Amino acid sequence: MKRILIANRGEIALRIIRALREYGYFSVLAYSEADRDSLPVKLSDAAICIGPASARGSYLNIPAIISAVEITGCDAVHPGYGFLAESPQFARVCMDAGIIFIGPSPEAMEKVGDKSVARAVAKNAGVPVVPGSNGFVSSKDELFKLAKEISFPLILKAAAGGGGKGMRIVQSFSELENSFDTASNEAKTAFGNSKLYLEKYVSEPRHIEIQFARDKFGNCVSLFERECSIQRKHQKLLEESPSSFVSPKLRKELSEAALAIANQVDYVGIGTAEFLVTQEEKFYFIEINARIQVEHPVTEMVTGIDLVELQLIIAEGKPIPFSQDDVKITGHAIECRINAEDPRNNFCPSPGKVTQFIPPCGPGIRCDSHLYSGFEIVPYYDSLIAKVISYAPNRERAINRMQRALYEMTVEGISTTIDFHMEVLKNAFFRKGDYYTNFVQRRMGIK
Ligand code: MV4
Repeated sequence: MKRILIANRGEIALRIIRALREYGYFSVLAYSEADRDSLPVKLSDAAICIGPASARGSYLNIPAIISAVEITGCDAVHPGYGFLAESPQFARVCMDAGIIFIGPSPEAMEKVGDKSVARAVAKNAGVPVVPGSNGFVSSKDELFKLAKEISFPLILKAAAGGGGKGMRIVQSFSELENSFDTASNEAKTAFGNSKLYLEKYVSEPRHIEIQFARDKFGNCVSLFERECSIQRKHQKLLEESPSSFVSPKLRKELSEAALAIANQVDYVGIGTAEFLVTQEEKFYFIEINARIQVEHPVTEMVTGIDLVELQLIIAEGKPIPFSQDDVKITGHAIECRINAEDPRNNFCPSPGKVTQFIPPCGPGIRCDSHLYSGFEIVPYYDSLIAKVISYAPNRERAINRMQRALYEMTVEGISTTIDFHMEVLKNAFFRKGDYYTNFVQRRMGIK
């Protein structure tokens, strides 16, 4: 690989451009008309417009992206996260055109992309899954039969979903049929696939994920956990590593479970296995994310491993250049996702011109952001504007360091979630590490 096209935008496009420059690759950014004045356009080696502002016409437009690869003479595509990152169709089109897709094979993505299939794969690999349906629920008869067996509360999930979209918690038989119909219609509209699967609902779990990597020789490593329980409406707000809840024994068990699933689907690339962990330290696999994730920097800080570099190494067909024994967690890292949203107005998006941007820096602070003073935040995409990552020898110092960084950070001209994060960091339950997926609702009094 020499020339790599980035089919993405914002902070992750910039993150990939930075890696490509450091590791000696030529970067080509594919951008939409709305992103013409963006920092990734300025900092890439070359840039090519692929279509209008609407994602359909640009960042999701497979023919336009393939044409851009061919026009610019690229040999590989990095999809970032979101958009086409987990599309087996896109990966297959790339493969057929002789373009390297920096991610897992279409076959592996197909298996883990259907969450009901991923459950079956995990079960086959001997990994605990939440009691539920085998594959998708094929009829109302089966739905009622399963509900009786598993007992309430239950959760219906879209097989093609993930990240919380198209989910329904069901408390009783009286709601069951209605919830099924609504959820399957929602799934059909959102994913073009109405299939649902059923699970026992686990109350107040922690949401813990394992970062793993596997190469084409079958070498695989766990880069350990990220704690992702601080979220609102399935949008993660803050992530950290290590989790104060995960013992060395649980870390080893979660890691072995993640690698067993990766082996089972012959996964080549980096990925994440998500688990629900109960207060009693029981864990259940829920899904695989077949991409570089937004929260990857916390793992990079505590392991010292560059995950984009690792993606490039694996995509080149080279072996992972270290072994499991070389992977050690040192210190503690926290990431705050800063959005252009108004927390006082139900986190409503707040696009507009950034009149002044002063990123936080100083010891132990990393800021991944595509903002600059004078930049216009457009309303067409995700509202993530910056990720602030603090790194320190222990959790308390990482929290204090994050407070210092957010105090320094200035974003003028729009509303942001900086002050909201300041409140989270002050919260006594958060500071004790005493939190679950209901933290924002329960401890911050937010819907
Ligand atoms: C669950 C669950 C409880 N039980 N599955 C949310 C994100 C997606 N990846 C999976 N999610 C969940 N799956 C079972 N069997 C709880 C969540 C969950 C959640 C569910 C409803 C409302 C808010 C939530 C916040 C975090 C996790």
